[in-house]
Amino acid sequence: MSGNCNAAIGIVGGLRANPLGVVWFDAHGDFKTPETTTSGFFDGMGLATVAGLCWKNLAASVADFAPVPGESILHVGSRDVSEDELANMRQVGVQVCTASEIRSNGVSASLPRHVRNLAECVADVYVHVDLDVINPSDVHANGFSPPEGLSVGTMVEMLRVLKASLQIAGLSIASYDPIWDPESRAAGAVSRFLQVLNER
Ligand SMILES: [Mn+2]
Repeated sequence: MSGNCNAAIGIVGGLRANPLGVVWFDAHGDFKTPETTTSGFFDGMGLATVAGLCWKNLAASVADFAPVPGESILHVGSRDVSEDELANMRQVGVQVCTASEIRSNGVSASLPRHVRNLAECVADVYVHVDLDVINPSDVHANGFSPPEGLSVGTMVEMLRVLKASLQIAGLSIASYDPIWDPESRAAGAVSRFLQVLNER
């Protein structure tokens, strides 16, 4: 569990699976770079750093970190992503399955084809869940979560799809700011995610 998304750098290094894929659930692209960001917000560059696009020397200072190639990355649940992020994702081959695609077509008609593509590149994946991928009316994870996110039930369904085709080497729950969640709804959601990992 971590308060932000950049803990992913250490987790990718720590897992040391080779090759390692990444499935990144997030309302945001997290694919800004120092060249494209207008805010300078470090947390908006987490996945771009994992992919080796930026902060290369800083990331290399994290034990055992190696960048994950774009084609081994699947981004899921975006609903606040900029054109420059999408362009960079496209350029390095990151697959994108947006929140609106999932909300309109359902999990079974949207996610599995991306997961199949990913499973052609890698067997082991690190699953990163920025809790703001969830609809804030279900779980309000932090101060940046836009409306029209995914339900907790949809997340459970998606984790089952991943587990059916890939080995989940690690799971992180990120970007939780408890001040936004006075009823502690995140705890119930996260325990449902962990149950999926324990299912046979
Ligand atoms: Mn994030």
